[in-house]
Amino acid sequence: MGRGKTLEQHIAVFGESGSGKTVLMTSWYGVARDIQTASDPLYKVKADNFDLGTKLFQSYLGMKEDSKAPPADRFKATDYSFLVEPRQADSPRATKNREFDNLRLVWHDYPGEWFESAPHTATEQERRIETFQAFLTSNVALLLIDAQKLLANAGQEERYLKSLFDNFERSLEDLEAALTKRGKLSRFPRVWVLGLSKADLIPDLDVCGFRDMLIKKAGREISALRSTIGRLINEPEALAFGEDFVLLSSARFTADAIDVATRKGVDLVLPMAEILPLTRLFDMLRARIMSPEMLA
Ligand SMILES: Nc1nc2c(ncn2[C@@H]2O[C@H](COP(=O)(O)OP(=O)(O)O)[C@@H](O)[C@H]2O)c(=O)[nH]1
Ligand SMILES: [Mg+2]
Repeated sequence: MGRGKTLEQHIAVFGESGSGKTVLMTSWYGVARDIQTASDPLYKVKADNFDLGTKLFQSYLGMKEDSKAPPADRFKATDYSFLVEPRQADSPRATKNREFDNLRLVWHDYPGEWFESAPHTATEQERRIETFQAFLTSNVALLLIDAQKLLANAGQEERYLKSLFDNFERSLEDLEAALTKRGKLSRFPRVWVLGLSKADLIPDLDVCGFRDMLIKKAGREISALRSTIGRLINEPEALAFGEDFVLLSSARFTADAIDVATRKGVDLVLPMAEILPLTRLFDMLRARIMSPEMLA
């Protein structure tokens, strides 16, 4: 256990199977653990479940030392919880003024195949609903768009993008009645970041180019998905879907090597989970304070 007060933040990572979710978490955790034995980093990370932490670190070492990607079915769990302990501040006053001493980051890893197929049995449907409910208590959601699939559809990226957003919308619609059985949801990720996974495969695409491609080629599907999500929740005006974008590369993958030292965006996961929900809340409160009704 860490010392003092702990802020718990949840991040839900959505993406089709093969889109890079497991490798992203492995890279995030592995590098954080790796450097903390060698240096004095800004923060230290520990998996709450010791066995899971060991397996994750083994997977990371497999990538780093043997250039082996983590096997697809290695981790059956969907929730991974980590304690993030920042380095002690130099001045006791800074420590005293901190609202929180530690952060617990919980990753919810959405089983990718749920995007692609409907549940086969009532039990499976039930499990999906339960898992989804846990997902939807997250503070931030990250929806992965796979650079490899964009490349495979070069020139016709809309084919992949439309089907990705449509499938996701459909899986939400399938669960809509069950999710809102007891009324619209109040706890829900307010910030949905669209992330380009495997960004190393398209080195010339910057984050503005990525955003523009999404809006140009799948703007309609993104709006439809935003409305569907809006129907599930209270205060849909506080939803930011598709307003934040990030490029992610968990390592550089070449034909015969995986270079974990060359990454992009992975270090943004923590601040994304920690800061974005707060800035969104701040914007919402500010908009309320400035609204005509409040000023009248
Ligand atoms: N080029 C590149 N390939 C990646 C990256 N992350 C994952 N991959 C590839 O995508 C495969 C599937 O990734 P994985 O994380 O298992 O996908 P998941 O099903 O979403 O968990 C890996 O085995 C790698 O070959 C990345 O950052 N860059
Ligand atoms: Mg996976």
